[in-house]
Amino acid sequence: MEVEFITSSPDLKGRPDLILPEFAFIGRSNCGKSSLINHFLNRTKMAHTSRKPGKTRLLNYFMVDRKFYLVDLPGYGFAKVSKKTRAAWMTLFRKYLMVGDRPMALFQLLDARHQPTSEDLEVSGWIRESGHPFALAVTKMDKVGTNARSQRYQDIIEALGVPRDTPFFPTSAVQKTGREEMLGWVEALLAANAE
Ligand SMILES: Nc1nc2c(ncn2[C@@H]2O[C@H](COP(=O)(O)OP(=O)(O)OP(=O)(O)O)[C@@H](O)[C@H]2O)c(=O)[nH]1
Ligand SMILES: [Mg+2]
Repeated sequence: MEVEFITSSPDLKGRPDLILPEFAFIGRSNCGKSSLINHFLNRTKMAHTSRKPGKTRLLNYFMVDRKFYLVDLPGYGFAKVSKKTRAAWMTLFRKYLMVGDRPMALFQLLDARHQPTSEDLEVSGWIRESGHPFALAVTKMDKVGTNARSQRYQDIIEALGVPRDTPFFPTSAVQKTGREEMLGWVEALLAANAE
């Protein structure tokens, strides 16, 4: 996989001029988004990971195999930011989702250890409202025992109220699982788009 960092933009205006299909990664702060992106891109340090929540605050564009962009969106729901900053992030997501025809599809990330939060539900609602194809990528699955896994799936689908056939990818950046499945979904959408 050939990956090139393109740009980091604080707003929609700074996005790349070259139009390619966009696959956006969105998730609550500290859900493991940067780790999953690094795993997905098969790189160790493409997306900045840190133990300090709320680090990613920009639209980060990575070009993959000159075929599509992976867009790393800022994490939402970090408790220690001001209400104003939080509202600004939410506004940016909404604009990204609703303005123009980008993105091609989204991965909403959910931390396997927790029930979806009210912000997860809100974001899920907006994604559905936008009409873009989306998938759920559940992070940190290594923290969930094998027996509890199907229950986690049920709980998340029910909490979000998404259709049962929503693409659902259990992943672990630690155990390096889920990548091929996510890539398969991306490739299928790209192929359908090229027809
Ligand atoms: N066990 C386990 N821990 C993980 C996994 N992915 C991430 N983590 C841990 O979760 C914490 C947050 O990971 P990040 O990838 O930085 O999360 P993020 O969502 O990008 O966080 P912010 O950008 O700070 O909002 C780190 O301590 C990671 O080591 C995983 O698959 N398994
Ligand atoms: Mg991050």
